[in-house]
Amino acid sequence: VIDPSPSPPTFDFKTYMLEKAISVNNALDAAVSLQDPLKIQESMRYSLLAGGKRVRPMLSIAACELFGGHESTAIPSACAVEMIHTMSLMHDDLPCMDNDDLRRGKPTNHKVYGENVAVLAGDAMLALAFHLVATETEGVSSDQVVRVIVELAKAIGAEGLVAGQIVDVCSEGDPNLGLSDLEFIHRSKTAALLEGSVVMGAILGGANEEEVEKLRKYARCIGLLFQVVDDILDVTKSSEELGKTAGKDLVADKTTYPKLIGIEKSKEFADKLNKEAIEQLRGFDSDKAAPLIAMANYIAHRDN
Ligand code: GRG
Repeated sequence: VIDPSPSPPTFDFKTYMLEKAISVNNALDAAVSLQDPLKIQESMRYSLLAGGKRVRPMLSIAACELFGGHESTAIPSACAVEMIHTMSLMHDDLPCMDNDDLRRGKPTNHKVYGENVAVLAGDAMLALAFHLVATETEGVSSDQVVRVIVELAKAIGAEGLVAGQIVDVCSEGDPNLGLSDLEFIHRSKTAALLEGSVVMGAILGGANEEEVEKLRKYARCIGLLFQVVDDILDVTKSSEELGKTAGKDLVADKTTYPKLIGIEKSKEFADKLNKEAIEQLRGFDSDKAAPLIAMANYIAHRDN
């Protein structure tokens, strides 16, 4: 039987997240300086420095540190995954995709800078992410850097983020969307970049192949867990806030885990994924694994 929260009681997850977020925010601030052409740089900085939990950068850093690597080695990769996450949100918010007006509590990028600028700022951020990893990663071999770049490219392209987004967009409102389709969307749209973030950190920390695969499995579990919990919160939050009937109406058009397998089975699935994720970290130094264990528990038990 796996203890559901075996992270050492002395480990302070909140402080750890805060410290890593500060390091990442400083590095992001330095990476996108205010220079000509100002319009594009301003638009990039607007979304990049608009908050966000910095889950992906933290995962890269924690995975690197698990194998004895330094935070500074993982910082360019940590910034890169956050840049790509941010540009994917900017593009997702565009009128041709989700058409959203608000993101992270602020008007979306295209609402402030216009659609043309938001597209180009996202494109620039995608390019900058790879540039940063290739030119700023220090303290590891160039072979490791190449492997990190391959991992990142794989996570976001037509077999990763883009795959999830296109299937999601094309299946909107499809009443026949099944469990395997839903899982494909979540694995590609959400889990792929989380997986990339963790594996990139592990490679930079010096993990061997077997260790990389363990961490990959951990990341896949927390990636899917993230979405299953999101789906559960969708139901519980909307029924809490609006009363049971209105809540149901709100989520009626979206295919979710609770809709396909019910709320109880969804919770059981989430629990299974949480345990499976933590199981992958058995055998590692427990102090060094604590942030990753705490992250899995945080994703499983968050309430918003
Ligand atoms: C990457 C080349 C390239 C294109 C992008 C538009 C698109 C293709 C993909 C959209 C993917 C998308 C919107 C995924 C959702 C990911 C997700 C779980 C977002 C919420 O993440 P949090 O909770 O957000 O970490 P914060 O705001 O805290 O960063």
